[in-house]
Amino acid sequence: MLKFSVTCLAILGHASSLEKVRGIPGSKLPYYQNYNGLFKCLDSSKTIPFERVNDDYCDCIDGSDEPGTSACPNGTFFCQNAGHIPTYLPSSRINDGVCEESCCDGSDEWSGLTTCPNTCKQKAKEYAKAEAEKEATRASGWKQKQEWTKKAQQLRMDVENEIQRTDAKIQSFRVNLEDKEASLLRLQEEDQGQAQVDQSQKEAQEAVTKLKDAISVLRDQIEKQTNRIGQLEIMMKDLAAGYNPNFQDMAVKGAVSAFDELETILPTSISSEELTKLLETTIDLRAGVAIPRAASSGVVGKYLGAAKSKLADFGLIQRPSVDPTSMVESTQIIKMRESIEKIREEMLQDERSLNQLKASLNENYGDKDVLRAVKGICFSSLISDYTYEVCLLENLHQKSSSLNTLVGTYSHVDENGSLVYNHGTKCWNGPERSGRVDLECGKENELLAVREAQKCEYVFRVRSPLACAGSIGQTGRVTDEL
Ligand code: MAN
Repeated sequence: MLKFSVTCLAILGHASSLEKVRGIPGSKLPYYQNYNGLFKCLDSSKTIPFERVNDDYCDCIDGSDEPGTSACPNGTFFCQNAGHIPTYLPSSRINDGVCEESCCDGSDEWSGLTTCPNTCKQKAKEYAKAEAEKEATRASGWKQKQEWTKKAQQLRMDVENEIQRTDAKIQSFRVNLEDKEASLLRLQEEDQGQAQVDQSQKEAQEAVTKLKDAISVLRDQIEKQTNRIGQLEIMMKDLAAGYNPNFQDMAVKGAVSAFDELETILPTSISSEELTKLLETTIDLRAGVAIPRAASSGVVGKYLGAAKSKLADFGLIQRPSVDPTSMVESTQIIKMRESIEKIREEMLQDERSLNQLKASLNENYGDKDVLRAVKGICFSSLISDYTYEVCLLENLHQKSSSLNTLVGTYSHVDENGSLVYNHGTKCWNGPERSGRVDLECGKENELLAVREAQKCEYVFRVRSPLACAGSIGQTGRVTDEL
């Protein structure tokens, strides 16, 4: 502490008589003052006599004793460049006969062998102009970038709205589908019911026909029997009339009295006419036959149908089907089935779109989604033998008069804000082509250069508002905060 204070005092004591040592900035001047005839190398490795500073012989390991000569291979020379930007040169450039561009004050050629004019004023002017142009470019590019950012926000909102719309559409499809499936089930059950009615009617008609046939046979039998009985009655009546009770024939007497008794108890039978009339009667069973039907109508039926259909979707039960051998589907059922199929297809399509939209929301489009706004913007340049085309966020092409080769399809934006494209056309005997688009700030999109860093791996240098910063000093990378 004491040592430091003494040093400071010593420096302050000599501050008024600081002497300029060639090749060092003002900030290092205190280290190059001859306080006690000694110089301490800046890395403190050695202390040498002060007259050996800039004596064209390298004493210090860090080259600090020769800031104004080319004696130390690791030395540096400071160009003051008053009025412009100061700079350091490798000491090998001192007095090498070349006026260094960056040393506009010409101080690097102090030997007098080469005379270098001081161009710092001119350089400063040019620099200021270039800086102003750069700033104008940045500001203009930034403006465009902000417009794109605004557009990107809108596009994001559009996607969000589209997600909501599609979601709602899918929900309504679902309800509609459940309704239609329940209706289909109902129709199928009704058809099955009708088939059962038809079947029962057919069977009943057959039974009636068989009964009619039986009655008809029975009627013939009755007629025959009636004739026989008639004959017997005549015989019995004759016997009763001609019977002589004096012969005391007990068998005949018994028969005659039994016949008399029979005459009194025989009921009047159905007449043949009545029977014929009965057989002519037509029987319409249609209205009379009640076919039990499943609970397929009403609210309960609707939900039961939907539930059955869902279970069938999951393969837990068999989809209710109509035996094709026993039934031909009604037009109503066919139409319903077609309508269900159509809804299913539309719903599937919407579900796919929904997934894509959701994926798009999660995709990295750079800060504030700015890249969303430039998707599909294309520009190209003729570079060497090819016209190269960049389509932002879509693809890269290498075109000649006869070929249009896909260099790559957009994949992602990397951590440096470069756009990465891959899976291009396969190289002969090599990998698939791929490309990287490096962006630098520009007023508009412009392809400056393309180099094939490795075989079939291309680096595109693109100027674009995308890379313009909001203010000087910021990077302007699309992946950085805007
Ligand atoms: C074509 C071009 C070149 C590429 C070769 C590889 O000539 O696409 O850029 O290097 O194919 O065979």
